[in-house]
Amino acid sequence: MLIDPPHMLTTSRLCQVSCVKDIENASRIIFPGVGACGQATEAVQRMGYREALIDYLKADRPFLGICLGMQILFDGSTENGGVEGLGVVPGTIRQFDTSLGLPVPHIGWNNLIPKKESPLLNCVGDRRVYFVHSFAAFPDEENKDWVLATGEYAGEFVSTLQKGNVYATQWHPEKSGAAGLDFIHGFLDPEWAAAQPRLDPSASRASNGVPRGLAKRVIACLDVRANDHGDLVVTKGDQYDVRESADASSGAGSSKGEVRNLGKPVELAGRYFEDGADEVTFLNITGFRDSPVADLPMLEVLRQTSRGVFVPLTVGGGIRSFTDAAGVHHPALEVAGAYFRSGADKVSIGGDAVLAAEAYYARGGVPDGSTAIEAISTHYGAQAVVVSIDPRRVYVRAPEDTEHVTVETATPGPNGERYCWWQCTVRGGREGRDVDAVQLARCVAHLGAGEILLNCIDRDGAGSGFDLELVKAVSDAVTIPVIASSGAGRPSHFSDVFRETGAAAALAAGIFHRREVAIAEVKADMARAGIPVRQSA
Ligand code: 1PR
Repeated sequence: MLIDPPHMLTTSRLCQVSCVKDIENASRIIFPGVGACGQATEAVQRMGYREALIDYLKADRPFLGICLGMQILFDGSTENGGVEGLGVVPGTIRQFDTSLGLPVPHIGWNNLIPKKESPLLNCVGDRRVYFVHSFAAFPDEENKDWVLATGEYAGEFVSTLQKGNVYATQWHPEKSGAAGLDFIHGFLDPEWAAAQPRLDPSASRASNGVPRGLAKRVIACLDVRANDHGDLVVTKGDQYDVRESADASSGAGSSKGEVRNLGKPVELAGRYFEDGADEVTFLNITGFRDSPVADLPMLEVLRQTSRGVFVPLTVGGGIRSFTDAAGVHHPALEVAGAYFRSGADKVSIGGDAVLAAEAYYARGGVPDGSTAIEAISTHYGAQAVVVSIDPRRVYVRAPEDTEHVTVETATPGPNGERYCWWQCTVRGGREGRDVDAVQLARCVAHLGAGEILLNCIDRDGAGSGFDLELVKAVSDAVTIPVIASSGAGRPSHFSDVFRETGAAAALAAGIFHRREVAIAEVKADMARAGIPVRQSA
């Protein structure tokens, strides 16, 4: 990306680099990147940009690398079997150590730990910023001239680089709310940055009793579908039933009423961004029926939302390979690519993951490279692939009564059964399959998913709290982050799920749509409970 003149992003002449001359003529370059390092270095090489970029950087011209745009500056990375970087910053990018028990990828809002004074760090102040990565650079003697700030996750890693006019961030300024926008503003307008109040490093360590470090995330979810009049609406079900009960007095003669309409997707997403949601998720809940690439309304929803919402966006529903009416085959990678280009940061795979898990276990637990999860994860990185699970509780008298992973439950079944397991479903909960939630989670983590969105049909819309037994069983079984979903009814339900399980994030829909609970109330409750939480935008 090339910007001229250096000014606010919105008012700048901003063009995409399309040839080496663009790099030579740029007055500023922003190199954003997300995905797998091998793909990025291969693309830079193939397009002939490598030498021009090295010359640009060595001439100390203004540059901002983001995520992969930072990693590519190093000597190399161990990702994708080992790739060579631009060799501008000493060191090798390595994966976080998964044996330390923290979920990898490192996803979410974390603090910067300043190592030097910098006007650009002053622009961020003490606000948390958004990270999403499995690989990182680590500070050492060789690269210490470059390290402007580190972060803390299973030890210290490099979060921000700066030397002269060259800046780079492992975090995503474009997804870090107001803090990130201020950082970009400062990069584009150094005079404005210089006028920002100095960050006092000791003040930045004061936490008022709320732990620093990676915050537990609060996610707003919008279930989207067309209503009976063809309008795309945010809806919300009770145990996945999104229709109002039939109005007997209408004499309609139907057992089902209208699809519940709780608002417009882009408007609601904007409201949740302003209210402090850490992420926004769209689920196209009829995606299993329709042809996803032809689903232009969802692509447009993402395009419009990403213009004004500067936190990560996930989209789910219909992420799978399919053959269109003209007989043309569209691989899942193409479907996902259309969503990423429209502004999604992650795609969420539902039914297709269950079918992939069945085939995986039938092969004896061996990946064969054929699944959407593997294709998207290899191309865009594990952090871009969420698997959404729609499980339903099944009670049994004893663990021997089933081959599935059971837990002893505190809420016995209708006939006093003391054990249960969670059956995965497809087609919006309509069809149960012979895979349980723990099996599915283990399988998709092995195939390369970066995160699990763990719904619960029994709790959906109930407001009685998350199914803590389910969330604990799944988050204990995998090392990738788990998002607890379904059942939030009051702020303390979020604190409960973070205190009692390994969930990295918690998602809610109904209570936010109906304005019964504000996101700020949820976060205030978490802060009171001593749970790390991002409170300032
Ligand atoms: O199978 O890849 O096409 O994906 C379909 C996606 O649509 C899946 O992620 C699946 O969870 C979702 N989905 C399908 N049908 C429904 C439905 O409601 N009829 N929604 C549905 C799932 C669950 C959550 C909900 C939480 C929180 N909804 O998204 O937002 O339960 O609700 P609450 O806080 O009000 O309790 P594919």
